[in-house]
Amino acid sequence: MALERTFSIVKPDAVAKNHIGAIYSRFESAGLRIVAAKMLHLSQEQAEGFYAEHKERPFFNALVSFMTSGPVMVQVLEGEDAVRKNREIMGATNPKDAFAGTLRADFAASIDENAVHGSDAAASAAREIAYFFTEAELCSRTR
Ligand code: DGI
Repeated sequence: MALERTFSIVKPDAVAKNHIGAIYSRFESAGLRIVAAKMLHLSQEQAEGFYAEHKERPFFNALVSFMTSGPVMVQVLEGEDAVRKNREIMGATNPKDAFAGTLRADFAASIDENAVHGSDAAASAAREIAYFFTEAELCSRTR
């Protein structure tokens, strides 16, 4: 499996509960390296643009309102099979369906406030990374 990059968000609920470090620790324990990271308070426009594919869904306004309710951490994770591996670490979208030991089982309260985002495919990873980071902000981890 080739080296891959994926995009991740620690959402406002998990930042508010001081779980940034615990979540980063799960990434690192699984062999994913953080190659870029920053804290942001998303604007309405940033959140709407990021979730544009969900614009027609009934939960869209609630999702945008939640995602702009406080700061988030956005990061790029690199490693073997990074997209799939991160989705596995995250667990199912609805924490009620997430396996024990996943981030959403351990840190999410509900489907509306589910602690983390992670790209679902290589193509969305590339698009989402470019949405928040310039090429120059991605660090190569060579040692
Ligand atoms: O990639 P995921 O975050 O696991 O899921 P997604 O891309 O399908 O949806 C993005 C976010 O939108 C998800 O993390 C929470 C919210 N969402 C998705 N489906 C539902 C939902 N929120 C509610 N209330 N109901 C849904 O069915």
